[in-house]
Amino acid sequence: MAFTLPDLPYKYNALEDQGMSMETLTLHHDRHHKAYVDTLNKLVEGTEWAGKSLEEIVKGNYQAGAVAQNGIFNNASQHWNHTQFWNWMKPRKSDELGMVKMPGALEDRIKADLGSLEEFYTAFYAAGTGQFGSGWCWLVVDTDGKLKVTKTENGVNPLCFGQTALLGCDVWEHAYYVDFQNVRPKYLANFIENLVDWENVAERLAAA
Ligand code: MN3
Repeated sequence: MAFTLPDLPYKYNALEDQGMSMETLTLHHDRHHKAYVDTLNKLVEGTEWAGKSLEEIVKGNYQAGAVAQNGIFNNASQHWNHTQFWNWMKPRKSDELGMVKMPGALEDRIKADLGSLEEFYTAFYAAGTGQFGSGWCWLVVDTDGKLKVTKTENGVNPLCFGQTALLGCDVWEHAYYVDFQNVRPKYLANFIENLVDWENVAERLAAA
């Protein structure tokens, strides 16, 4: 079975009031994400990876230090990353913008493992702004069961390290160039403040 591009879980203009334009979502989903899916399907055809699950392909092809040269890994991981990313954002009403209260169980775990909400936001922001070049920043459940904030290069994701991804933010320039020019810090601050679906993050924690 070939991989398919999932539809966005909302309309292309649904996040306009929250700092992510229809132009960005259209380019990001219809061009970038679609290219990862199409290229992945071409690359796995006739190989041992044909018919394997996306998770198996990501984990099976990850090799520290050598990911830049591995087309199957990069396209598979980016397909997985973007499929999650669309669901980590949620449309809000225009009078509900700004920081919102996250579900209690999630807040409690963040405070227990990372100190405070403020420390978590600061660490996530620092991971995203501090990632040199393209990549992602993450909130994960690490292999020791504790929450951790991480950053990764290119398409590398928490699956590679046996971690569970609770939240991730795409810090490739294609994610923010239209709306924030080259100012990644503004994009990240806006992502945390106005775009994240904390219910989705809490559900992933409950299932982890
Ligand atoms: Mn992207």
